[in-house]
Amino acid sequence: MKRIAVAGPSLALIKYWGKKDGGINLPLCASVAITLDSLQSRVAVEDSQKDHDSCTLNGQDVALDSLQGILSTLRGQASPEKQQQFVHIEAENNFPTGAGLASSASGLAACALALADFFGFSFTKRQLSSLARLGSGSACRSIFSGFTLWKAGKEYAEQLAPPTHWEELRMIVCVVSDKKKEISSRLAMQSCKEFSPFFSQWIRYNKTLVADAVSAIHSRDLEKLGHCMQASYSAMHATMIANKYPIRYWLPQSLVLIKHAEYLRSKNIPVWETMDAGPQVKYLTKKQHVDVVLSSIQDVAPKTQSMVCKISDGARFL
Ligand code: 2P0
Repeated sequence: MKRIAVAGPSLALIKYWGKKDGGINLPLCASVAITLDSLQSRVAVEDSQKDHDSCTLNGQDVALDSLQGILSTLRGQASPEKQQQFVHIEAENNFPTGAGLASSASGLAACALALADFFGFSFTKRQLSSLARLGSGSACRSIFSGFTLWKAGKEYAEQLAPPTHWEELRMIVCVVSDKKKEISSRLAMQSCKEFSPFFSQWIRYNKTLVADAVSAIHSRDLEKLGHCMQASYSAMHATMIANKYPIRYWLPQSLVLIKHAEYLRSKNIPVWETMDAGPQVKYLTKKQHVDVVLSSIQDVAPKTQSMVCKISDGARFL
């Protein structure tokens, strides 16, 4: 029987950037995120006809690297009969993969859900979150719908509020380049931990932003949330740029879009930008401003492909 699970990316408002030594993907700093709709990973899992596990991503064979932690954990707890079974995984993303759009969060969250079911488990969301984290840290947030919090050092994320809490919120994802990034988030955050003179300040500073971001979400205060979000991505990128081996994900078009958000705010249109480990710029705004923001993006950056996302459900079966 084929099991099909889907999940949306977890877009961090306050960023996860740095891991504790020892565990698997345990964060040094807390992160706050929203789970997005429109962008989606779809994962189908079934018995393999081969004598080994296999995986395709967007139709191409891929190594099982980031799935090994999830697979070995599930096999370790599964029935003897299930332990012998090999699995074939087909993953597809309807958006660019590995380009700073959190495809590992959505992909590994959908994989964790489908694979847990394949191996005969009926896990709680917290258990699924912990399992997904073994594949990719941010995937532990994509298990949940709405607004999420992943505390420093924790094995799982939690839901802060459901999507209905703030329905008018929108994230406009502006794709500056759909090329796969040259350095993965995993390597980049490890390099910053070892070689950035700002890394310890980054961890301390990010801590101060979390409580304010959570309170802004609870009170639905876009301006306060926007300030925290801007501070978090700016400090994360400052840590990368100051690294002994500088990591520069920004492209000229990224800066055009950052300056454009500044301009829109000067015209009293509430738009706050963020960036992740890639050149894409994401605008946080409200539903009633989406049309004007989209047409203004076409004026300043006509080649930009923009996708409007609502806050979504978490990982689920189709
Ligand atoms: C985040 N990012 O909070 C941060 C902000 C990118 C920038 O989580 O090594 O793919 O698999 O735990 O989760 C991207 O890193 O890294 C990420 P691993 P992951 O969304």
